[in-house]
Amino acid sequence: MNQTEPLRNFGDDDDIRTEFRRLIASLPSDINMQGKKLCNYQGCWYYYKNLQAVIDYQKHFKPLDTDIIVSSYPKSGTTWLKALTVALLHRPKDGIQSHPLTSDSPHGLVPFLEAKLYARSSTPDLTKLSSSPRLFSTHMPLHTLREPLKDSPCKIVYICRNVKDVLVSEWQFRSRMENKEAERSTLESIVESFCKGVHACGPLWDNVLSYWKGSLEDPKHVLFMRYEDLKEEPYAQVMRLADFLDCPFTQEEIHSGSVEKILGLCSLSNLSNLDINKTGISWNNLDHSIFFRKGEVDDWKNHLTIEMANKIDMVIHEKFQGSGLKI
Ligand code: PAP
Repeated sequence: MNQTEPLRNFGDDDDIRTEFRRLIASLPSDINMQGKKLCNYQGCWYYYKNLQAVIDYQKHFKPLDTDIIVSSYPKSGTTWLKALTVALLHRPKDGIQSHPLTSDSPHGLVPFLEAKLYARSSTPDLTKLSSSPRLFSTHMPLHTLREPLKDSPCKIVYICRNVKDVLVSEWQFRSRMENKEAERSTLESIVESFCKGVHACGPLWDNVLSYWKGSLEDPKHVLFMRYEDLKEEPYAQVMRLADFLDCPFTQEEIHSGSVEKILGLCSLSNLSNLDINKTGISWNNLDHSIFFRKGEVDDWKNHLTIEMANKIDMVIHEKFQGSGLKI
């Protein structure tokens, strides 16, 4: 780490404002495995531009009581949870032709606070959002997210996933993004970075634990979900999510198969086959299709060596022990 440089060379981050350059220069810094600069704010590592957006969010965001925020560590099931949230609030009727999920990707419908809204403007016009209630998403840890929320009763839903599957998913995602074969050396450095805790949005354990503790302390406003539970008992988990979001299923909906319809609409096979997700491109120039791959539990067994798995397990054991969380 280098904390001595007064003002750093910001390279690609030309649109960082002067006041932020000064702040960033005062924070711990490091470089990730692709040589991109990171700095640490409130215990979490950010690319400079995202940090500027995080701080703008903390300064300017005015919550509404009805806001819903979908939160996650990347590659933990964000896209799926966004789709389920949209589908719960806009219950699909018989035909889905006019459903919002057919006209935009889950990421378009539930925009990221720090990677999209506040990255484009320090004071984005949130009255232009199409959803009601407003839906947002984030990869920030809970303590950072909560700063401007104060006593707001808005709802925060978090999804976590088996760490080894998260790392493999990230590896595959990165390769697809760069349009090349997934290389072993990249997987090795992703595992290395995870163990060190120095990577964008990391350390992973701090992200997960912030929401785990928040959900125990304030279960009315913070819901903690797991990707594996959604796979194993999707019906019960969607009912749980609906109850938490104060939009429970009526008996009539249950009898008419509304839960199954939502699960079908949001299934990986259905979403990935919608035209909008097959051909669409996101605000940051990524193909929507890149967010859909296998969606399997324990895919890590096909890719990680025993040594890599053991190394990750040791870190997980150390970081999560005593928390009561089995991950
Ligand atoms: P993000 O945090 O960058 O938005 P995120 O959606 O969390 O990404 O992660 C993508 C993973 O979720 C992929 O997992 P895989 O690489 O192990 O396959 C993707 O396949 C999976 N995924 C996306 N949509 C769904 C879905 N509807 N159901 C189940 N899994 C899904």
